[in-house]
Amino acid sequence: MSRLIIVSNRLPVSVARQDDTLTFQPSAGGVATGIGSLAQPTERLWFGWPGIASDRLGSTHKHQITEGLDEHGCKPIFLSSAEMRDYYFGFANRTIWPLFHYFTQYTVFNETYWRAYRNVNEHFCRDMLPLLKPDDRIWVHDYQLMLLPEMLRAKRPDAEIGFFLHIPFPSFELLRLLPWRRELLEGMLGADLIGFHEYEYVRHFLSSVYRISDYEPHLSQLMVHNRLVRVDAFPMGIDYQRFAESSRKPEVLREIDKIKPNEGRQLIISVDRLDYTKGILKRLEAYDWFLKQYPEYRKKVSLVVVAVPSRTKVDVYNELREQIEQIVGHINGEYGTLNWTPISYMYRSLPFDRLAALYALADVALITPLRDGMNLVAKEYVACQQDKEHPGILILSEMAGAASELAEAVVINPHDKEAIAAALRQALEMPQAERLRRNRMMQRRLSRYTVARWADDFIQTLDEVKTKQHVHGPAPLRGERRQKLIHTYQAAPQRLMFLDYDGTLVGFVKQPQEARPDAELIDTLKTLLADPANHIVIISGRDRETLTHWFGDLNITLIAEHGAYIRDTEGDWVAQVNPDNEWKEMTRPILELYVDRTPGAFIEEKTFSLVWHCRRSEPDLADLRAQELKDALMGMTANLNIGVFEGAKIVEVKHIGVNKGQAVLPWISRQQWPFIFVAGNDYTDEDMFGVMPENAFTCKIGPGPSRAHYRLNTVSDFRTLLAAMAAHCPRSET
Ligand code: GDG
Repeated sequence: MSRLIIVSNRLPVSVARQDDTLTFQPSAGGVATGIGSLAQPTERLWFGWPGIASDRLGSTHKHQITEGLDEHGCKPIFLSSAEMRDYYFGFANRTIWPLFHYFTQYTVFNETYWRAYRNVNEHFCRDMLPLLKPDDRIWVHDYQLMLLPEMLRAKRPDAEIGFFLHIPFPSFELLRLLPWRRELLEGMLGADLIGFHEYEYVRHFLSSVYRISDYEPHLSQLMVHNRLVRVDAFPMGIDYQRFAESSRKPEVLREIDKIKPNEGRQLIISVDRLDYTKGILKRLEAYDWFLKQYPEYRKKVSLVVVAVPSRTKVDVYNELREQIEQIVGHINGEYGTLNWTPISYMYRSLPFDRLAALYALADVALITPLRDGMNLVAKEYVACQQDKEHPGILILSEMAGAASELAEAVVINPHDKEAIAAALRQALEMPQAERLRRNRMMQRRLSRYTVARWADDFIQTLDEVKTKQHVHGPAPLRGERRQKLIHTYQAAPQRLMFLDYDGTLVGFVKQPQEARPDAELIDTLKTLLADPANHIVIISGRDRETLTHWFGDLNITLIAEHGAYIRDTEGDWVAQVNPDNEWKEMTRPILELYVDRTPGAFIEEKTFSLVWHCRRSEPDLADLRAQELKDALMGMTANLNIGVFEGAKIVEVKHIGVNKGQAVLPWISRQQWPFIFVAGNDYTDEDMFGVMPENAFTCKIGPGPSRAHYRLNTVSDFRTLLAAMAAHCPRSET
């Protein structure tokens, strides 16, 4: 049975120390409950911070904590106060949290925080590795550990890793502000499945990946090196039964008796962590407005505000607390009487039974976050409206992830105090039949997609992605396959190699002319060429001048413009087809029109082709224009001897008789080669892969479907392989 490894910043067990005694208190958070009731019983292990800074613990205490947590299936990651200060209170809560909730004014960009964040993610990775088994499933949680999936992947390439983000994923316009945006995306993409609460966040994530990283998503999937990665929405649910049945518990009934308001007075509740994202200030302003606009409700309603202390080491949280307390004081002072207090305010966490009693009693829950990944309080409140003839009404912000599932709530814009005041009135006056209808619909949904279903759904999808990866595309060229290649290479008396240039021997750059070969590459090629058994062909879409300039001094065969021209080791360039380029003058104006309409686009002219490049353009616009251009060209070229091809960020119009497959045919039909190696990265190389004999080692560099047998993830992996081949060559005398 494979184990489930959960990783989160905090463990689901709090460790407390009084004098010299340690106590372990399991906390029934949502995730722990979900995992606890997975359909498939699974052995689980949970990694996280135990809640006490390591510099405040001696080795005996650490040992005791490790042993005590072991009984709860937990492994502590000991973090010092300095690590917590810079990683948790710093980067996680002063950078990611505000930015991802659209509070740019609170976002701090600090290199020290970033370094600490990276180091702590590495710390988690380091501590986990020795305890991992090959068939473990790993599920990493939340914004504190966004780099961890990639770090684990680097050490365990075949691991099954899922990542779930509990907070919103912001739009690209927000994410792009972050100097470390690429690193965060790459970190998450180390996972096989990336989950969010809402489809909106999936969309934002994919759009950022498309714009910031080099991967191109198709629907909700993308290839990261040779790995299929899926991105999807899994709206987290609650332990529905626990809340629905809570008001029958004697402890909860006792609480209800204690806090029941006076006869006839309606109760409104507001429950959140004290956080600026929750919109508590705006909510209080709206309540003030409500009492002002509708004086008939004074003394008829009471608002209970529960603000749970949170992140008190971050300044803005303390400032917010002061502001909240001021406005509570103002409202109570303004409207309160000797026997009516408009707001009962509590700055503390309530025990579960009291919270459940409040949920059950309240006529209205006023939940108005300015941004919220999901908001479980809203769901818990609805679940608690059971066995009531007159169930309570949820007023919910449209900015909470939960709003898309709880459409029968009274949904408001949290910045609109008039709308909130009107919603309060609507909720307080809502007829019984309407209340029952709304609640039943929401309860039915919540009771189906519970937190257990959520966890199950995520894990099952993760398994599916993993299965799909194994039947997807060329096999990774590593381990035994790589050894076989090197062995065949060594043993062969004659070797033929076709090497594409851009994206294969060198990486992509924004300006094509900047991709000249570096000294290391030239050196490797020289070493390979010094072995008389090697026949090397560089086959590229580049023009003759560029290839001559870069490789003219080497004893190498060059093929330019996808096979239009060939230059043998000694000799001149020979054209392979008759140039008949009248079509260029017909198509050029269209290409030019699409350059003018697409900022960043440009045309490259080759002897047998015209290429429209859009690598530097805004990606959505580039995609749209590429399609339009292709359609326009197709109509025009239907009766000519030319074809229109779409590649990676290009549209190419070219002579039909010219392709890399045609170009390499003479070599492979002339003689039998004991070793053939072909490497390329894009659609033009597929023509070569397609004509190769079965014994050839065909290798695709980078992601995407291919006819090649093998795959290497990056240019750098490919260059390492070439260097390994070169290591078996006699050095040139020069
Ligand atoms: C993050 C995301 C996302 C609250 N007061 C008391 C108390 N609570 C419990 C509630 C609820 C939980 O805390 C709060 O969860 P939320 O979802 O409302 O909000 P965050 O803490 O911000 O959680 C959020 C969530 O992660 C899950 O993915 O929904 O968007 O920000 O379960 O019951 N519990 C007790 N006393 C209290 O006074 N015992």
